[in-house]
This record gives sequence, C-alpha cells and structure tokens, in this order.
Amino acid sequence: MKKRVCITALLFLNLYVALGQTDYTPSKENLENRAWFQDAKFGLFIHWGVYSTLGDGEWVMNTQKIKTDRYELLPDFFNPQQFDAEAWVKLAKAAGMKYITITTKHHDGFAMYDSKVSDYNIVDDTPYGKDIFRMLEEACKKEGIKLFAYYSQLDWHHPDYYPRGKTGQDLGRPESGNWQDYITYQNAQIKELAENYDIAGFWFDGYWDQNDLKKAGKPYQDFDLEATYKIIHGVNSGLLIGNNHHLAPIAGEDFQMFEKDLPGKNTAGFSEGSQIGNLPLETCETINHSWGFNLQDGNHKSFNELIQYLVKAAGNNANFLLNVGPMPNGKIQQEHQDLLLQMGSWLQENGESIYDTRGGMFQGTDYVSTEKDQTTYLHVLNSDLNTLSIPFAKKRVKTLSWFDDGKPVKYKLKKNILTIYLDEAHRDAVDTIIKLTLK
Ligand code: FHN
Repeated sequence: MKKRVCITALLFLNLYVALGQTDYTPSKENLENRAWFQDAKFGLFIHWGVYSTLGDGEWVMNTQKIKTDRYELLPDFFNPQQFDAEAWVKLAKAAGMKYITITTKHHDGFAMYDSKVSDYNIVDDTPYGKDIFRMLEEACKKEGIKLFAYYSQLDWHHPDYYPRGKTGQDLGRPESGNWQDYITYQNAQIKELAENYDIAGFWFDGYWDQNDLKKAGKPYQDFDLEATYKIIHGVNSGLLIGNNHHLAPIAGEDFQMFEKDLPGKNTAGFSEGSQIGNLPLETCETINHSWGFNLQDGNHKSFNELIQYLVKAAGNNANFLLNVGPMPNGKIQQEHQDLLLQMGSWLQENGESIYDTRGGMFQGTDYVSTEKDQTTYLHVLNSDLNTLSIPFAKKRVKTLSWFDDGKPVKYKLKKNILTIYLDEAHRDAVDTIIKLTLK
C-alpha cells in the first residue's frame, strides 16, 4: 500500500463533526440553486478513470477480482493525451446540456483530481500528471456549464474501508482496518473538493454497499451522512447534495436521483426503497449498457429512445442525466458524440417545451406533459395514434395549437374527456408536441 494520509486535516475534521445537528434547513442560495437545477433539465454524466484502460467497465476491479497491488499498476499507464476538456464541455453544451457530473472518485478509490489527502490520484500517480477535474472546471466556467462531483463512498482500495460491505471482497487488502479512519479520510477528500473547486454540488454513490447489509439484518458500517453533509454545507450552503443510496431522501440532501428508472418506477431494480420525496428529481441512464468505457458494448440507445427518455423524465418532473464512458485516450467515442449532437439539434427546436418546465398534470401510456407559466406542453410519444383521449374533468380549453407551426388543433370535449385529433401532417416520429392553455 503506497498511500499517505495527512493527519492535521483529520484532527480538524473530528472537531467539525462533533458540532453536528439532525435536521436541515436549506439556505436561500441553496433553494435558488435547486430552482436552477430543476430548470436545467439535462446533464452529462461521465464515468472516467484508470479502469477505462481495461475497456471492461468501471467495476472491472471487482468483477475480475484484480488484487489491489495489481490494480495499482493501472495509473502508471493512464495517459489520455487526446483529452480536451473544452471539447467535452462544448459537446455537452451543443447537446443542450446545462451541467456535467463526473467521477472524481469511483469505487476503485482512484482520485481523478489533485487530492492533497492521498497521492493515489491522477496528478501524483500517472504519467499524464494533470488535474482533469480542474481543466473541466475552467472549461465549464468559460462555457457557462455547471460542474458536479460524483464521489463514491464505497472504496475497494482504502485499507480502512473495513469491515467490507457487500462488494470489494478478496481484493488483497489485509482483513483489518479502522472504519472511522476511512470516514475521516473520505470527509477530508470531500471537503477539499468543496473548498478547492468551483462546483455546483455532489453526486454520492456506494452507500448501498453497507446499507444493503443493514437491510439484510447483517452487521454493517454507518457512513454518518449527516456529518458529511454538514461539512459540505459548512463550506458552502449553496452546494447541492444528492446521494444515490436508493432510499427516500435523508436530511441534508438537496436533490434525489433515480438510477435507470423514472421517479417512482423500479424496472431496473435500484429504486425499491426510494419513495419520491419533495426534492428536485433526476434520472440517470447509460447511453449504451455501460457507465465506464466498455470496448465490447455496442448497445447504443437510439436517438428516439434518448429523446423520449428526456421528455418522460421532464414529464415526471425530473432531470435527465445521460452518461458516457470516455475512452482511455481521453476521447468520447464517435457514436456517442453523434447522438448527443442530434439531441442538441432537437432541443434547439423543441427546448421551449423542456427547459424551465415542471412535470405537467396530464400523463398516460403514450403521452406526458410539461408546464411553464400558463402553458402546458403535451408530448405525444406514440406516432401511430390518430387521436389522443385525455381525462379532462372540470377543465376547459382556452387554446390548443401545434407546437411546430402554432396552427390550431382540432379536438372535442365530451363527458370530461378531451379527444385530440392527431392529423398526420403534424405527427412526429419521436414527440408530437401540442401547446394547451386552459380557461
Ligand atoms: O456501482 C455504481 C455504478 O458503477 C455506477 O456508478 C452507477 C451510476 O448510477 N451507480 C452504481 C450502481 O448503483
């Protein structure tokens, strides 16, 4: 184990944690940032790390049971000479995305930023030696894109992540360690990220590694989230915190994410315990079947699938955080760049019906709605329909018009059912949008 931990930061931190509180009142700035987040609607998720060199996804250390001392060879040949932070940020912007969330540390424990708490990081431990997180921070500032730090609480590398959770067994670490020292280490990294980088917030992951043991009635370790959240809001109360713990929101959190599912749905199996809270919502999804770069994964989603996912997320009052896994040379594979640019062109045309909206009151099998001010945008997601029937009790139509040319839409209102005639000329293969205002 090559890594050193700086002691003084740790002592200061223990003091900080002791002054804890249980409930959480978001600051005015935090509430403003939450509103910005909800207006933003679309972000780029990036899983990138030394695991990308093996082209077998971000879980390769655990799936291939790579011992820690073997895995520690990977940084020595992580050298992304074609990494261009501006190109990534410009791509996200051209895709119509308003923020980027990137893995500053994934489960393998390797820091993709210039950590002062551990030299198991991209600056001190790779031939590349540059702080890609800093480079992205600067490019984001230039392009008006916000930056979030994904941080894994689960750590398959740190000797003190002990007792182990449901993952990371038999990776060559000694069967010993001090959990509190790991928490102090984790909080020191989180604090340096909050203090040293101009970020919009944190996207935590890995809590389930211990919590699923708790759910199974087995011995587990507690991450003491409240203490960590207090450290972050102590540095900057405006920072937005989300935790992919697959549970209902916990005090101190500012947004709630759903993995590979729309809020409240559980088709992917991650959202069993996560009731929808009253926080801003986000759904994250892969552009193919992998988060980290996977050489063999050609299961790229189609443009239609991706736009309809974005629209359904907006119809469910949630953001869409779409993931790419860049290659070890620092480039995002061409198929994914093309798909993102196509989405950007669609948003150029139809962004009014997505950005700054909230989930609308009308939703059915083939349609969702978004609303902003007095306008509701109906999104018809099945282009085979000739008519659309919507329950419309106690409502009266003021105007009903096609989004693309503003012309009036034929409809009839009978027995509290609004029947809309979807004439072929206006139907769109991906999303037929109709503007509705009510009397
Ligand atoms: O294990 C991680 C996985 O690698 C990836 O980061 C996703 C992103 O939502 N979250 C975890 C699986 O729940």
